[in-house]
Amino acid sequence: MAQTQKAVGRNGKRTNGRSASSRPSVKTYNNYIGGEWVPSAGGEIFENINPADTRDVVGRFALSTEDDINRAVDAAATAAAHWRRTPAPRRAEILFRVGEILIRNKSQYAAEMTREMGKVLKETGGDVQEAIDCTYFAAGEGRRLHGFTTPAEMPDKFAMCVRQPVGLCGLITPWNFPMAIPSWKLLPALICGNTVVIKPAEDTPLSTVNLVEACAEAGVPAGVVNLVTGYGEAVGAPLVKHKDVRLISFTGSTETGRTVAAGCAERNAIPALEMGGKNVQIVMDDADIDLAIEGAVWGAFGTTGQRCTATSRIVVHKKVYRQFTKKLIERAEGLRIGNGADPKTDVGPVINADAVHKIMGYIEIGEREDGAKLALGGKRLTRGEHARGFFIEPTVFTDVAPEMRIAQEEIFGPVTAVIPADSLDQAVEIANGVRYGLSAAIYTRDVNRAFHAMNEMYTGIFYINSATIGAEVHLPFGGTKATGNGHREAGTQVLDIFTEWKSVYIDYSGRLQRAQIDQAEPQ
Ligand code: UN1
Repeated sequence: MAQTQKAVGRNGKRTNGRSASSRPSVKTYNNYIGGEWVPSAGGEIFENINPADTRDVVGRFALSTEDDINRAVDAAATAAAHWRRTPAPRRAEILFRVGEILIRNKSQYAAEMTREMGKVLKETGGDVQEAIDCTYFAAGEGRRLHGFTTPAEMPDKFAMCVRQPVGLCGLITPWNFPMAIPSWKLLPALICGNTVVIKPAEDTPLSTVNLVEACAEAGVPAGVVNLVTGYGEAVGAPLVKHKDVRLISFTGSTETGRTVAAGCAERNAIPALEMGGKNVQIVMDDADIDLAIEGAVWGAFGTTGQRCTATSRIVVHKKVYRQFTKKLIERAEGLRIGNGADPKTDVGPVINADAVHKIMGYIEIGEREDGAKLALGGKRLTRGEHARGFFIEPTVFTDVAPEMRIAQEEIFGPVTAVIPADSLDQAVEIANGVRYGLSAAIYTRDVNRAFHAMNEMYTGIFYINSATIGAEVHLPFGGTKATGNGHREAGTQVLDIFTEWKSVYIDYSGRLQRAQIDQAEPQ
């Protein structure tokens, strides 16, 4: 997905303390370092703008630099020993309180998230709910965090494996799930006994401020969670480079993720990366077409197509191709585009001016492709209620060939490409024929086809008769190929990101016993 690498704000310019002082009613939010809310070392700020109405300034946030990162890392390092030694069930009690605070404030957080991110209220409520789910799930692990025991080779010897926290974690999070994704990283990191510095996307810092405030109110000790707001190159880069940061958990574009991985490689830190997608819904000739349409519309245009898991390709069996595309267009045509705060809105704005530029660029590319048809949408809306925001029509290309750029590259907007296929095998080949491997879905009533596709698709997530979006927090989330680097967030698998294994041997024989490798007779 695309974010965090911009050099300028969404209104095309950086803002500082001087320009913002002309709007005294706008609230200022600080960094959270060592248990204190503090301005950036340089005292500068940037503005968080509502993507549905750029006149609306959501808040002013600390425009931070390496100095702030250094302070935050120092605070996290200072807090580490105490937190690591706090028994996990005690850590869990604090996290359960975080969950209660999130529940209490859910509607406020959702409204603020819609204002800073744009997606409709139902979805921002869902985003906060995902953070709540994640909090309870992570807190539950406080009474498990299972290791294992196993037989040793020798008598009177015991062997076991325990988890230990990796140490100080840097979390770099995206704007499309401004509370859920930070929660996926933060809560598991905490339950495992790590301390963290979190850098939220510059487009949506408020939702992460809210999450961190909930942690502070719940009693997470000073220095355990630190928040530094600002831009990728000024704040994210020094976090990645800092010698004391053992692990960077990053969600964002594949390009930025590669830079993060390279930065980690320089100093042997651990990168856990969740990056781009080009997710696909396959529709077979025996599918329940109306159900498949519902799935496609939700998958492609929910969150204005700005989910990593969004349905940006639909591969449809030729026998139902005409019927499917006709119904898809009819259904998508009826979607109402507008401010996400309006309950009548189905599709909110995209995140910022750069996103408009990128998405409109892909629509132009699609229009130039030989054979592809722009069957619906394709325009930026600039009049009336849409005049002040970043609104793009839900857009459907049909008769798309698998090798076209709109069928290969991540667009991260309300654009989907419908591709015809002759058979299940061809559909699977097309579906797998991209550089990414996050989410895929198949609509079919044939259990044999469903299982065959499940087995053949090389993705991290697979759905049968359900859209490509909507993963639940207790199952691992992540992808293959250019989507990830082998880690999985969520599920108990996330514990393998935020802990390292320690193998422990206990010899209670009272004598030196050599392992089998050390007692072999010479040949
Ligand atoms: C993302 O798109 O970055 O699976 C995360 C889903 C959500 C999370 C998406 N639970 O659609």
